[in-house]
Amino acid sequence: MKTITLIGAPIEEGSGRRGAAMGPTALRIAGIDTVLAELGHTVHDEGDVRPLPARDLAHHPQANNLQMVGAFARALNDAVHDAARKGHVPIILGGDHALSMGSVSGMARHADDVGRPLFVLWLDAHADFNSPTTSPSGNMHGMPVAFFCGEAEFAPILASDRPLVDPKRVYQIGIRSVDAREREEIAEHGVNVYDMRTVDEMGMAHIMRQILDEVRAVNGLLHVSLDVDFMDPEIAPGVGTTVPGGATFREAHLIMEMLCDSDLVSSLDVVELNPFLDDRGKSARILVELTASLFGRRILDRPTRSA
Ligand code: HAR
Ligand code: MN
Ligand code: MN
Ligand code: MN
Repeated sequence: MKTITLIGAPIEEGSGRRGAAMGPTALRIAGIDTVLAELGHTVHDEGDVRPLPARDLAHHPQANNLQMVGAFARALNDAVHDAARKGHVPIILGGDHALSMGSVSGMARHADDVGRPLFVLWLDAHADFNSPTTSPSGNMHGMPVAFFCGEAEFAPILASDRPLVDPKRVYQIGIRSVDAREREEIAEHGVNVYDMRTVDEMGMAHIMRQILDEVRAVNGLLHVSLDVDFMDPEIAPGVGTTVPGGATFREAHLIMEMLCDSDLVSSLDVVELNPFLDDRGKSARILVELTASLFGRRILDRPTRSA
């Protein structure tokens, strides 16, 4: 059994619209803490992080709300690092995806402390590999992967002593909306992208076995970042950037079960939930279901075969 720290990150300034700041509350109302406690884990809910003032960050015309994004990134970097150092599994309740600048930085520091490589599993419709110059929108929730992969452009605007994540240790699944410049960037940096076509052709189980084998082979830590729009909008409508053709509930569920069996997951982001756009809590409930599966809920007990 694990000790889990829930950390709310009510940020919506990284996205182009309001509502994601209500995400942590919706996930709590959907019972994320009780579901994990019922599985036998010890759960600490730290409440919501307080963004530290980031007045030193200058206004940037192509990085919207940089001060607030930077403030959350710094606060989460510390909160996530502290939780991991205590041996807890941090679960970050979002909030838009810009929060992963902080959560992944915090886990990268922890991985450095313990001398293990950090891997990131990015479940998303989007590659989130823009930088201020490549972004068509300036919205920073489209930039976290470029940030923690060390894209040089971030250094002067969001300086940090963060260790970076090797882009070759980043796996993205479910991708189906990539901007023109982003496409070049992910190829150049060597991010492992399993786009939707690949999911259809290879199947989720095969993809997951490949990824988990690579993480296990070098005793890595695995940070999972789950964006609501990874799933098809039919099953998870509560997100501002829906893209048709997403993962089914069964595919998402299978990922969670395989992650659970692997016991490699060190930390989790649950991001982009916009309760204002949701259909009677449907998306919040699915996220809680998936989190439960990742932490041990299963349909039947069965001997785990690693075929
Ligand atoms: N690629 C677009 C942009 O950068 C949209 C990014 C949307 N990102 C998220 N998170 N919703 O994945 O503006
Ligand atoms: Mn995203
Ligand atoms: Mn997305
Ligand atoms: Mn680049």
